[in-house]
Amino acid sequence: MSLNRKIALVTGASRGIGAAIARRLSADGYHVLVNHPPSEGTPTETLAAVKSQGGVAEAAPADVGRIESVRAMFSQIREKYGRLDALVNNAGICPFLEWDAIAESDWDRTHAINLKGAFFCTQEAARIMVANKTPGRIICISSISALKGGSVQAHYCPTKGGLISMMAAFAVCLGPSGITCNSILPGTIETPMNVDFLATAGNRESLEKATCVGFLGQPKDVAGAVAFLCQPEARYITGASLLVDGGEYIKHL
Ligand code: NAD
Ligand code: RM4
Repeated sequence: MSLNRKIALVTGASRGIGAAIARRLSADGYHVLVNHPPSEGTPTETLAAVKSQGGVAEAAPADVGRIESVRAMFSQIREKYGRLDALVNNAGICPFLEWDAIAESDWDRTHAINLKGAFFCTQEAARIMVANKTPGRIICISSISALKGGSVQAHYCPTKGGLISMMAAFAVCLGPSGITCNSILPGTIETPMNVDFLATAGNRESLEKATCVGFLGQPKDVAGAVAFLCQPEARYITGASLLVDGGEYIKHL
């Protein structure tokens, strides 16, 4: 236990972008709570990676798509640590589906995890931060897909757009308490989420070509942006949307 360290909760941190954020925040001195869905079991890889770099991390099981599960995780955080300094709403799913194959259950589950879960984690985290007068940091991992359409993402894109407007609203609500609320919009980052999609003929090449830099991002590229927003120097950045996309959004010719 390291109660003198700042505490950061990263949702969906068993792999991919969340795991990189957990490692990076631990390198910056945070005691990191590694959220994962209980159905997946302990996130041993992330915990071992943090430990191997001399950091401190603990598992924080909860299905963020279920409010009672989110509330149970936050009561544990209150009881065990009594503080929270940073929340990164990273957990997300993107089942690639054609528009006419999207069932109500696909829409509901995608919104429950990506957007509703982020809302209730933010509400719970903000309650702890406000009560403790912590100059906290709340960050949502949105996506370039909030701004651009995806042919197999008609149910997913609106969840990412929702995160941006939700962070803007919370920035207004929580600014007077010294808490900043921002969105990060990754472009294409190589993770288990898109491994099959990128392996499909032509997809990788066309996505690489769509960037200014000519290559796809890695989870550490997003983690670096999160770490920056968590610095005390970032206290005047709130309600912002930061693209981490190799210039894909602005590229024209
Ligand atoms: P990933 O599939 O590798 O990881 C997703 C993580 O979310 C996993 O750790 C998983 O366990 C967790 N998760 C899923 N359902 C959960 C639940 N109900 N409760 C708690 N955790 C849950 O995907 P990734 O690419 O690392 O994605 C992380 C975030 O980044 C997502 O929100 C995704 O939408 C966003 N994003 C990814 C990309 C990309 O190109 N990979 C681009 C833009 C945005
Ligand atoms: C993202 C974005 C990426 C895609 C992932 C799965 O939000 O659309 O291009 O790789 O979703």
